[in-house]
Amino acid sequence: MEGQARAYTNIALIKYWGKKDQVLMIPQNNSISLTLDAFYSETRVTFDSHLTTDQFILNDVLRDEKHGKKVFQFLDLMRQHAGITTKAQVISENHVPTAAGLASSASGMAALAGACAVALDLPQDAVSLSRFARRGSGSASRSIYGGFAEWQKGTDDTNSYAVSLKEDLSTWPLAMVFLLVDSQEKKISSRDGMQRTVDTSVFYPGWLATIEKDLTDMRQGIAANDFELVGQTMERNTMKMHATVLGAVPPFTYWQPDSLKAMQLVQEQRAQGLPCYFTMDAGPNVKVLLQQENLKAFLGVARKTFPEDKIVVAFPGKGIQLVKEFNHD
Ligand code: FM0
Repeated sequence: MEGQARAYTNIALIKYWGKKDQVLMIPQNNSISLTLDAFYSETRVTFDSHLTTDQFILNDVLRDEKHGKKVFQFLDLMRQHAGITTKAQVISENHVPTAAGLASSASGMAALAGACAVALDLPQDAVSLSRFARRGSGSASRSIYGGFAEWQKGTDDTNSYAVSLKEDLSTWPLAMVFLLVDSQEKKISSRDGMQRTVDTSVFYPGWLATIEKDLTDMRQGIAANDFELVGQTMERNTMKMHATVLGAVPPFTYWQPDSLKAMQLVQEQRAQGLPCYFTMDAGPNVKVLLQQENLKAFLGVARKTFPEDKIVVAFPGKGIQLVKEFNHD
């Protein structure tokens, strides 16, 4: 009863922002993402009748009940699917470039879902894996696929999952540059931030009223390898998401002074003829989408403002990899 999986993180170009059902993790809107190669999670899970409690070891540190809560809840769910009560040991490693400070629930939960599916002999097709991963963390539903994926919101547990939009990007070389901004403030998690926004933000209806147009434009841009359309749509979507949190009660923002500096850098470069667009998630870091042919020029400018260790380059990544045979060295 062992399974192992590796999953890469993804960054949303059209954001998942708000849940309809917090238990089943049904989102308010579809989202579209790009899976990246630079950050990934490797997870091994062993269901063992000798264990008296679940154990979660992340990056060589044993996590307590509080820090392992999402993992333990996910194990309960997988046990339910398999009709067993056996406890498990989860050993996971997050591969994140040093100093990035990027937690990744997307890659982590996708890898855990894959490892559990193997260990418990549950269905391992992409749709099933995406449905399992979704219950761990919504964004994880998209990390089953490489390249571009769309999480179709659905209406219940069976029809809310991600599908591939474009896996092979060999004819469209893209890159994403992470400009890492130090956070001084206490972080409001994406889970808490989106719920507060759904419940209280006067701007949330505006988010929902315009999301279909963003999704349509993004799908069209991806289908046509249209960088401008993808970039423009991505940037306006992230700005709207960050506007909704300003309208929440109490209001908040994920931005830091250096986030604005990074956004300005991108807009200035664009004004000077270098095609690049930014997006931001529930944190202060700025992620810049580029065509690989412009990567060198962009990095040259970015290095004048941001120190080398705060710049991480990523390229489109692969879908989840499941490991069935163990090497017991
Ligand atoms: O990734 O409550 O998946 O679409 O990153 O675990 O379902 O951590 F910008 C925010 C991700 C949200 C957009 O939320 O929440 C995106 C965000 P959970 P997640």
